[in-house]
Parts: sequence; structure tokens; C-alpha cells
Amino acid sequence: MTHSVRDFSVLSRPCSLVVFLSAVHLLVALYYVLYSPETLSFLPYFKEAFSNTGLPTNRSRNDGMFVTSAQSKEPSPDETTSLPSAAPQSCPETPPRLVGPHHVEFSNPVSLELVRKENPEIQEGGRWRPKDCTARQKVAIIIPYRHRKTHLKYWLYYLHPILQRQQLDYGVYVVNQYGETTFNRAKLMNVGFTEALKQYDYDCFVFSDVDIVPADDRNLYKCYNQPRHLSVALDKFGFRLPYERIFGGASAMNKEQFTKINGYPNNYWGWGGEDDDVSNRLSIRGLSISRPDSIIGRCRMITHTEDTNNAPNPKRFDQIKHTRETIDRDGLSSLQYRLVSVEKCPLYTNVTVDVGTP
Ligand code: UD2
Ligand code: MN
Repeated sequence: MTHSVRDFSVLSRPCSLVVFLSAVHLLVALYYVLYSPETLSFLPYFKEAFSNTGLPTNRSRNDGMFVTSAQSKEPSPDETTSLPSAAPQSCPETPPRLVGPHHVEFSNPVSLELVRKENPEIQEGGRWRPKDCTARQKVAIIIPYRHRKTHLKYWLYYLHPILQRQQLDYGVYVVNQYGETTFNRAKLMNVGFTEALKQYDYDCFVFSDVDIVPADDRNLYKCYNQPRHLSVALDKFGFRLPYERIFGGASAMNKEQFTKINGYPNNYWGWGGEDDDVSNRLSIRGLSISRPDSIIGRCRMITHTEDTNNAPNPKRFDQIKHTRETIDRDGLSSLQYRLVSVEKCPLYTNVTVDVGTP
């Protein structure tokens, strides 16, 4: 008996060491389970599951609701459940799978089914992010739109693969002007900025016409230290800038740059002038325009005739003379619109908005 007791005491030291090490192991494992990025990325869904009373919805409507920019709610965390969760390392500065110049043509029609088939990773609402690295920027692409379905299909067909190769965490927002009143491209941009921020915490905004497609994927659709003009060498203009201060077509501004200029003006109805007003806003606020060179900046524009209800704005020449007086009172600060619907289509988010009349 004494002998066996002595035996146990010989064992007790290694045993307690084993128990101690197991406890440490358990605690470390528990820590990783609770605080790993995967678990954290599930938390919002747990929260939603416990707080949700109805069915999950991918469509929000507020017919008849009048929205001002001041009412825009806090950016919500990404609510798109099937996107890959953030990877630990950030994506390389230069995306590795770019192809450089590529062929762009608008002769054979493309269908949305084809675009979906060729881009199986795009999530509803036109959202995508890389799965093997964390994108350097969260980019909302804002497209002013009305009655240009054929152009939109080409745009989606060419741009989705390019934006994926550029490793951006991006979403496509088609801002569709409701009704048949005079078109207001600039106001649609302000609505796109405001509505995209309600969906996700974007830090960069690319504003692009629906008919412009880059012909070189090294032309990164992201933001830079200065506002970026992207469509610098358009076929329409003989592959060069028609004038130095041009900022129309496709351009990118981060949140800070865009709010610094108070966004786009809301009072340019019909064709023209609004892009030059933004260019004035940039120089008034001490910002300059950055651009890729004319090789990387090659773009194609789909040729088209004048749209109905978008005749040249006769007031534009006078308006662009007065940007200095209007910049503070006309823009994001005075934005008012009636949101008709926000619909998450498979390849883009369709924001339909009543912007009113002149
Ligand atoms: C030039 C500018 C453009 C804008 C416009 C004057 C370039 C390369 N482009 O383009 O940025 O400043 O002049 O407003 O400098 N849209 C519709 N439906 C309509 C009308 C317009 O969807 O009924 C949208 C669409 O995205 C279109 C954009 O507005 O691409 C600009 O209109 P545009 O294509 O008629 O103007 P454009 O080509 O002269
Ligand atoms: Mn055009």
C-alpha cells in the first residue's frame, strides 16, 4: 500500500503537466473558434437570424418615399451572404492576371444569360470580391441609365471579367431614371453614390456612361490620390483628349474627393455641361485630374443617336460659368429624389429613381 501510494506520487507530476497542457490547448482552440475571421463573418447572420421576423428579402421598395441625402442611413455591413469572406492577405498592388490590350467590338449581340454563364462567381446585385486575397478598394460602379438595354448588355459582358481580373471588391449600380422626363445624368450619379453607400461601405466610386468600354484592363477602375479620368483615349475622339479639362465618360473619385466637391450638380437637365461643371468643381477645391497614358487609356464608345428627352441643355454654357457660386448649394447637400425601387438583378443592382423635372 505504501509502495503503491509512492507509485502514484511518482505519476502525479507528469499527470498534472498533461492536464495543464490539455487545458491550455483547449483554451487556445476555443479562442480561435470564437475569434477567427470565418466565425466573425457569420456573426451578422446569427444576429439576423435571431432578430428577423419575416423572410429574408433581396428587394427593398419604398414607393413614394422622398429621400434626401441627409436621410441616408449608416453604411450597413455587406448583406450579400454568399460572397467569400475576407482573406487574410491584401491583393498585390498590380493585379497578376491582367491581359493588357484586348479586343472590343459591338457587332454581335450579347445576352444576359451569356454574361451570367461566363461570370459564374458574380453574386446577385452584381457583387464580386476576390477569394484568395483582400481587395485593396471597395468600388461602386455607378451607371446613369434609361432605355439603353443593348448598351448595358455589352457593358456587363466586357466589364465583369475586367473588374474581376483587377481584383476589386465591387458592385455595379445601374441608376435608372424613372418616367420620361428630361434626362439628368449628373443627378443620377448623386443618387447612385447615396444608394450604393446604403448597401456597403464603399470607399471608391467609378461613374461611367453605359456606352464606354475600356480596351485595356491595365486601366484600373479604382481610385487614386487625385480624381481619375478613365476614358482618356476614346475612339470617338480619335484616341486623344478633345480638351485638357475633360472629365466625362468614365471617371473615379473616392468618398473624400466626391464629398469635397459636393458631388455632381443636380440642375443640369438634358445633354451636356454637367461633366465640365464637375471639372470646375475639382479645380475650385484644389484637386487635379489624374489619368492613365493614352495606350492604357484606350476605350471604345458604342455609337448612338441622340436619345429622346435628352436634347442639348441650352443653359449649359451659362451654368458652367457659375460653378463657383453654385458648388456649395447645389449637389449632395441639396439632393432630393423619390426612390422607386432597388432591385438586385443577377448582374447588377437596379436603382430606379424619380429625379423630378427641371
Ligand atoms: C458625352 C460625355 C458624357 C456626358 C454627355 C453629356 C464623354 C466620353 N461622354 O457623352 O459623359 O457628359 O456627353 O451629358 O465625354 N443615358 C441613358 N439614356 C438616355 C440618355 C443618356 O442611359 O436616354 C446615359 C448613358 O449612360 C449615356 C450617358 O447618359 O452613356 C451620356 O449620354 P450620351 O451617351 O448621350 O452622351 P455623349 O455620348 O455625348
Ligand atoms: Mn454616349
